[in-house]
Amino acid sequence: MSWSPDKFGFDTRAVHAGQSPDPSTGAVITPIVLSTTFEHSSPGQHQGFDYSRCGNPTRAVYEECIANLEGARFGFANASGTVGVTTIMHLLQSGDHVVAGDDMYAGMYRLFEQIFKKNGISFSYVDLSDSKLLEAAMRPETRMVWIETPTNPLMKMVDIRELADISHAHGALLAVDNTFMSPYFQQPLALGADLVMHSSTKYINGHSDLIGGVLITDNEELAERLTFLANAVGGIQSAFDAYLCLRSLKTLGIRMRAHDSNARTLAAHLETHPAVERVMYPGLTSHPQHDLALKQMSGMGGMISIFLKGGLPAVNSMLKSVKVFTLAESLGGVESLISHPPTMTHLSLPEDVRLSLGITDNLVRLSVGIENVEDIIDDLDRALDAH
Ligand code: P1T
Repeated sequence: MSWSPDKFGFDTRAVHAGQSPDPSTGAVITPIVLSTTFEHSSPGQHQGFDYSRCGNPTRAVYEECIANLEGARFGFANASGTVGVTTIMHLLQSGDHVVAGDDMYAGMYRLFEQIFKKNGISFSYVDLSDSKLLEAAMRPETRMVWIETPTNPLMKMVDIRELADISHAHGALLAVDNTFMSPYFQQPLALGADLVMHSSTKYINGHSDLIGGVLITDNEELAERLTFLANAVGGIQSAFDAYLCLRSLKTLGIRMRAHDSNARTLAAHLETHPAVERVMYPGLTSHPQHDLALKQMSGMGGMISIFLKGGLPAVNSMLKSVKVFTLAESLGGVESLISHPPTMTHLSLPEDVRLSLGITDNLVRLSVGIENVEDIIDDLDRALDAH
């Protein structure tokens, strides 16, 4: 059965793509195949799987489903988002240059600066919310452009189509970290990107009970190289975690609609709150790139960043007072999380880099869950009034 995007809607494909009842038992739900290894009837002859690092039946079903949801044919499930990016960077070699967005999850900056720079790959960090700056940053040896959109934590966006055109004109690949939007709200491959990456730890799995990553492409040559790297680098996802992600995909659409609806209501409320200096949410008309959000995203997602009046003391008293929100790193789960990027997710950034980007001490990041929106709003109102 082909669950083609031309014929079936997102929610139908999220429930069914890649899946059919198990031929040996009739089980409707994809079994978790934990076997490390698979029988050969004679050397080299087997039923499609020989060793679970190279391929695993449960992982393969999940990879087909998530690729389908991004409108593509090839998916590669990783043990974490970080090892997914590590695998992508192994497409490059010493002497190559990467242009990356300046605002991104700090773990990627650490990976690029402290691991891949040592391997002879160079990186430029550019504010790509202005596409013209990409043109200026491209060098003859630029092989890849790496972006998050919206960015973590400042919620800046880049024009994927414009950046794809510029990257391709210079012979470089465009890779997009689509973690914040999920394929439900943003499909970078349809806008010209070559490769999509997710930290599936976040919205894809959505229940904050695993660490995972996934890479997706519709480019056959790239898929062949990623197949090699998945096996050679070995950063693959376990069958059990692939099963959890496959199960979670079934509710991705309804979860994203709930995150989006709650976040829109909360962002509008926070914008009127006297303790809040500024709200960064793509769905607000006050967001400097609201028009771009409307153009390339079909929803606004569940992530909000706010700058508080009253600096660090106000932040600390808010963070201590929340009850529905939990003070914790990560995002994209059904439960609301609150975090302080300067001292948590973005602590590994050098302070001068962090401050020059605008990640100031009064920044608070909200991952808005799917609880009742009245409870979410009351919780933050109480916490903001606490000092
Ligand atoms: O944690 P891991 O699955 O390895 O994914 C790393 C990663 C990649 N890309 C984005 C946009 C991310 O936000 C992350 C991880 N981020 C957090 C843990 C966080 O709280 O922001």
